[in-house]
Amino acid sequence: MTYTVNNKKLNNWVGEVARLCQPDSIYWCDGSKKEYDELMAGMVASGAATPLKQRPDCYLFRSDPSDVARTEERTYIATPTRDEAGPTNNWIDPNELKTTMTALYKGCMKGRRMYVIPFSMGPIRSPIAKIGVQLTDSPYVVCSMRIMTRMGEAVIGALGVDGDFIPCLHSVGAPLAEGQKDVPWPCAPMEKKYVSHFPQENLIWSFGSGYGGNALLGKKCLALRIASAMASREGWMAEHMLILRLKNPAGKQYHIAAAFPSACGKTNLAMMVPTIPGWKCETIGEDIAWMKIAPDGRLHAINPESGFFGVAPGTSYASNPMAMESVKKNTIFTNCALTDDGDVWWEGMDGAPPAHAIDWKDGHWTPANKTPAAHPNARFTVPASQCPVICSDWEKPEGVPIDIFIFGGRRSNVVPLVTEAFDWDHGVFWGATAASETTAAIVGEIGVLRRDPFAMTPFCGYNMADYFRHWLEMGDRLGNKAPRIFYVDWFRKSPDGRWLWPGFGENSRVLKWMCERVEGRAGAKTTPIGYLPTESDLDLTGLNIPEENLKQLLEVDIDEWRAEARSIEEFFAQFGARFPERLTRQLRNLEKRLG
Ligand code: SAT
Ligand code: MN
Repeated sequence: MTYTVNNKKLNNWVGEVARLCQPDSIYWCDGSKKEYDELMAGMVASGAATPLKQRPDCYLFRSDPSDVARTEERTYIATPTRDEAGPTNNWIDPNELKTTMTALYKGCMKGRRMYVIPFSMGPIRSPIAKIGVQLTDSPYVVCSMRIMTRMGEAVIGALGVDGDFIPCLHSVGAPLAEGQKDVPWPCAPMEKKYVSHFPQENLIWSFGSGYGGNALLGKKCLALRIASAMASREGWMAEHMLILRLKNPAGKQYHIAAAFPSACGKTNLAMMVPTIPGWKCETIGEDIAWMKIAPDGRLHAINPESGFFGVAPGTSYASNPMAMESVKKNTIFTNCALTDDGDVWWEGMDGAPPAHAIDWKDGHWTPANKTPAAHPNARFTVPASQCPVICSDWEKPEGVPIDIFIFGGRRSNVVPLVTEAFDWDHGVFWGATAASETTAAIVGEIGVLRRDPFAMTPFCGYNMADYFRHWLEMGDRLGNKAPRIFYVDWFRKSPDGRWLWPGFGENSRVLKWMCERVEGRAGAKTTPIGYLPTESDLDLTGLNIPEENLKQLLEVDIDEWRAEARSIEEFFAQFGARFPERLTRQLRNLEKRLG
């Protein structure tokens, strides 16, 4: 160890875990580039990582084929009673879960080194930031955490002698016997994987997976599940939202926070290049927002992370040029394909596919192959500071004031391009009823519609009905300083399966309308589901799309919406007595307006 730690809680805990997991050695991370380089060199030597000749300081990892995405069915919220976790979370009694997992952890780090990773979610010493310490036996996790969080010695300084932290225990769950050779991506079989949260104790235990959301415990586990439970107790918000700053040609700034489920374009929207002349977008975050009511009475947001963990397939100079520029150096790629000249490749990248590549399963691949070269949930992990449009205020400790909230998902039908809520409660109703067709970001069937309120279904660390109530109460506290709420769907399709809206940079047209609504300048028509722009309310200059598309994008089909209301009613029913009456009223009002 190169530094001294005199935080008693930390030293005790590290000792306790070491006795349980029995690693060969313990290593305290200092967070330096030298340390990162040495760990990477070790992983290159062992065959776990491949350096990329075409990109300086970039490495490719291939996961075990069973460990490619978050495993929601193995993710648990262990509250004292089942009711506190609510119907949308998997629940196990905390004592029972600890007994099961303690047995798994026993000796699980044999033959491996245990790394101690002190990290801060949010700028170190920011009043909104929280400190966590992750123990892990995966050097891939250490290197990824160095990109995704502020980690190392500086955090130990901020923690001090008696500072508190959130303990995050992680093991890949693959001990090595004496002389046993390691595999490139160690992990445990599905039935032994656990991603467990104990919100009453602010404690995280993860076992058996090396994949991002299951293993980088600062991200979904701490910054969303544990933080959302803390936020409801303490009166702030931890949300699955990107944060961006939009500037109009006069230089006026608008801050937008938007919630979409995983792999629905948050990263693309956060870095978009507006197609409307004079408008500019700057990135603050692409996945998580922590928000507090500031002394000015407005909601201020910070991005607790310091890196981007984005989906690679589909990312191109056409869809997200700023991401493409960001990943030119210092990037970890996972489950992308490797080209013969030593670069990464994935489906949807610009240009023709390579004539030959090594696919994510380490097999030979040519364009004639039926299977994709990159896994559909292949990822890049990159420092946020490398994004060419990162906002100069992205690390401001007090955050930026939010003007607009956007909810949405992937819906090929029913939902119009954009709708503005009538008021806060109506906006919360939109958030609570958000639905999306599933993607490869989670293990399971793709393309099935599921309700994903506030894009938080997999990330809410307590009863979702209480979470809805928390949103309603935040609105009461914010009053007329509350952000305006909109609902979007970039993913509408025609009956024959074509995209109706071009998306990406063209989404700036929709964002511009929102900003002008905030200013009271843009028009809208009142419909049963909210305020919608007419064609002439949107700036469509220079956009060449068929008249028929616009008509479909901006219309409300009453019959489809009556069916939607019935499906919402069924969805709400599962929450029982805890469900806020104010949202039931919203549903009744919608039904009335639909007639
Ligand atoms: O895989 S992660 O959970 O880290 C990313 C995501 O699914 O949003
Ligand atoms: Mn996410």
